[in-house]
Amino acid sequence: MSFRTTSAIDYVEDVSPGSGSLPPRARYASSDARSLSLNGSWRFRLSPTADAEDDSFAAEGFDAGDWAEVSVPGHWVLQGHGSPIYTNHLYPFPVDPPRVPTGNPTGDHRHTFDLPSHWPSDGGAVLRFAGVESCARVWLNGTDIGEFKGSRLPHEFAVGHLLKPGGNVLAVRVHQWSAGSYLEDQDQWWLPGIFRDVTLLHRPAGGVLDFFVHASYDHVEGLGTLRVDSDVDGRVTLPGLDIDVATGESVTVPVRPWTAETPQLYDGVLATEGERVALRVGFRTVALEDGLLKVNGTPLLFKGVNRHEWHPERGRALDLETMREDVLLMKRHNINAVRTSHYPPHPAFLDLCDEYGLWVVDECDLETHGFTEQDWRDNPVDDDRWTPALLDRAARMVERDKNHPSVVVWSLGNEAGTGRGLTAMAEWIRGRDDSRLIHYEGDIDCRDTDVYSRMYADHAEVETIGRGLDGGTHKRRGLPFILCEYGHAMGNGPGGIADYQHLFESYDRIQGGFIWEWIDHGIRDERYGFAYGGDFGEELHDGNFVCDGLLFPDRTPSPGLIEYKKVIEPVRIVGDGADGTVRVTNGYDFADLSALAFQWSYQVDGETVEAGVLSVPELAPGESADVKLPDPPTGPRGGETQWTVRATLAADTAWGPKDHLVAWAQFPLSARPLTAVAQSDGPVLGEGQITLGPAAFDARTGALRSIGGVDVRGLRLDVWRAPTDNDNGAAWQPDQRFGPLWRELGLHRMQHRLDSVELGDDALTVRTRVAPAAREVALRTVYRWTSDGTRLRLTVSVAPEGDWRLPLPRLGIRLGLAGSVHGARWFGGGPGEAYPDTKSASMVGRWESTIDGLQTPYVRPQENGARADVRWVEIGGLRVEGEPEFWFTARRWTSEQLDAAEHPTDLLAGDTVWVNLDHGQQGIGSQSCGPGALEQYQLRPAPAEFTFHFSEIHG
Ligand code: IPT
Repeated sequence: MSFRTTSAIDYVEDVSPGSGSLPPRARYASSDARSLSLNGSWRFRLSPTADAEDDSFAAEGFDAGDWAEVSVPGHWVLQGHGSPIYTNHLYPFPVDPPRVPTGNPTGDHRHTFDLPSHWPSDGGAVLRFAGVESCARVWLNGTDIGEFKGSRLPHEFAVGHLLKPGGNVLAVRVHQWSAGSYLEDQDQWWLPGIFRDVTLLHRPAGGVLDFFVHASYDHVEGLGTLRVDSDVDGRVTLPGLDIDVATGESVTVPVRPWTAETPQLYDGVLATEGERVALRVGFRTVALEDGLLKVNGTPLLFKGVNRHEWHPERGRALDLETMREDVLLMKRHNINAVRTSHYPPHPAFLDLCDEYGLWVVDECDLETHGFTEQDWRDNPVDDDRWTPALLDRAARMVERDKNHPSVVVWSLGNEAGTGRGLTAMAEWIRGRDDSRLIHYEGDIDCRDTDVYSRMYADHAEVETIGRGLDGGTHKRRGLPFILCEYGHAMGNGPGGIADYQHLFESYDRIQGGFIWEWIDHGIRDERYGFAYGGDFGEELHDGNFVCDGLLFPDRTPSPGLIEYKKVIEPVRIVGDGADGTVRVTNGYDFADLSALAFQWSYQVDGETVEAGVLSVPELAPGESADVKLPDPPTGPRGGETQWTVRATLAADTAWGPKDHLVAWAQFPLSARPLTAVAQSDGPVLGEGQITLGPAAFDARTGALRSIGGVDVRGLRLDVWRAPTDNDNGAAWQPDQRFGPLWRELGLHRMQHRLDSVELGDDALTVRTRVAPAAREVALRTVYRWTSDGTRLRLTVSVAPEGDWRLPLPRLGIRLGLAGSVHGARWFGGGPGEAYPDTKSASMVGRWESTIDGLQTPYVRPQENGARADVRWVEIGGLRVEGEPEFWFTARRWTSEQLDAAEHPTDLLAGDTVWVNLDHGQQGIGSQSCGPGALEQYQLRPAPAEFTFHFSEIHG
């Protein structure tokens, strides 16, 4: 006997996409038909289950005066009702498709509106929901008009017959969990709510229904062909091209093509009897040809990012300005492509991609990743009952977005295993739109797709694929390759992307990749700064795996983005300082270099002494030219000299101001003269202390106490760093994960045994053995101090003992400076942080920063802030010169405190600034999801010797 009586909520667990809505159609940015935004403050009531309340709230007379209010668009869990949940791929509920838990937070929304004056009385009206997570039932003026699933897709309802001039009551019941949740297991916060616009559209009689703009480009003839198919007949005009044709009719004229580099759009109008809709037409042809993805006859190289929609306060409810900021930041960082991971974005984002120029892989709202936990058993994409829902999703994406020139690839979804449903989607899409390629990474044999795509493949495998030695099916062997995800930007990193880019540029078959991912999904939070998984007490969560972007949550570029910008710069400048020439190569696929201006500058000891214009011919894509630098300026010599060449925007563009830096390179000319320090003074033993030139040491321990008037504490060898997310690695990584292994070995608790303090004629020598308890491995460390009377020189010699199997996190010295240390000046790499495999963007010059400014605020604290190739640094009244160049780090807390912190708010400044002067650093890699640091960036224990000269800065 069954007691399940509430059939009124059966739709929640129904595999079907919904009922009552209109067929999907093209979205357009503007029309002369009236519309009314229903965004704003809505009445809101949260219930713990789907059926806790009946539907009486939908009635016109219902009084919701005592309900709370929420902003629409928005997520109620970010507005004080319930909390967000973060899981990567685990479903936060028992897996029993299509059933969902009884505990199903349900938000009843109620909004009353009047029609504006002069709202036309003829025709009909459509109510459009651009995005609701995850399932909604809708009533207008008490009439149930339908229900839908498909969170990041539009749903429209015909409502003209229900409207009245004033006091319309729109009631929307939104369930957090539904059958649709099984299809939406993307790695992100679960955020229920009406999170995209709600709009009422007048539909005039004879108005536009669906239309498809076909605008191709013949790159041989330079001709564009336009045909607009429209459900309702009308005329198409593009004044800029003198086009005036009927819908369904083709016209071919000379045009300038659309590319992401040259986003030429032609404004036009589609006019039917009852409506005029704005068109923005870009002519371009996407093709799979010679095993390559080509646009307008030219193979593309994607320099891409995966973009989730994110705002630290509003979640996935993005406003136009935030979207524009994303696009401008991408363009300014040389990014040319976006994968809309893992769902179609707010439609206005695609308008911006058309306008500013970005290649788009538009991905469907589909992921069933959690089924991997049960070897993909019961996966909805391989179960015919779900196929209508999958086809509905495919159609809603394609129909909505098909008129965007920026969209060059359709992606079926992400991490959904394999199955007949995916094949059905691909077949449907191909039938509807054969003018773009189809992508799905999970289709390893490329049965349904046009691109061989992988995620996180390591460098060696990418090279194998580039060489065509990867085997695979016959079909796959004939396809281009992309990395739809690589360079996992979690915490400090990603490392090794320059090495990937080198491979991408070496093999035609490899058409680039998309960094995972664009922005950290941290939630602004009073307690923590930015919250991540677990901070809301979730019973299952994946911690800070949700913070793995090139932007911090507030959209400040992280060092990873600065690095990526340099790695993918569209102009290659390779020079030889000695022979005075530079080879400039145009790395664009379509544009010449006319938008850029080139400058040279000449530095002595990091300071620019002369600069001028470098004239570079307007090279066509792929072309190179050798350009002569001027004769090096004459004048006093003796310092280290180098050239810097920059390519900047020659004039303001739509996305960046004149002088914006696009690409650069540096070439050394004469090397740094090494400092000779005569060893004139010898150590002198006094009352409890040893003096040597300006320095004083503890007589018993040989520990440095001061240099002139500067107190120094705790100077000693240091090998520890607060493991980065990439050091720690993801649990499923097959390779060695050094973070946990370092800790197991005890590198965070090294003991320093003092073996001797020796006073020689010209040197103080302190011998130690540095080793962790319980282990036989050690670093024999000798500190040899000498002085010329004013300067103090330290040479550290390190000899590993025992069977070392791991690289060291770092190798150098650390020391504490007491008192008020405000900042540092240095000559070396900057302005930002760099590590062995993240230092492409480190520019050699003179830099300065506050101590706070030296910190990189990773959402989960970890090693950060090293400056590379430092010749000298001035900090806290000391000047330190290194031989050879060194890595410099300074912070107001120790590495141990940094290691222990969970959020930046755990880091409290003490009275000491801790300075690390490193001879070596372990590379960063990308092992939080991907390969670790390449062997050449690993810091393998080996005998080492390095020197620092200290002097007090006076004045
Ligand atoms: C890959 C997912 O596609 C992506 O959504 C994200 O979760 C990323 O990993 C890691 O941040 S899946 C990968 C674990 C094989």
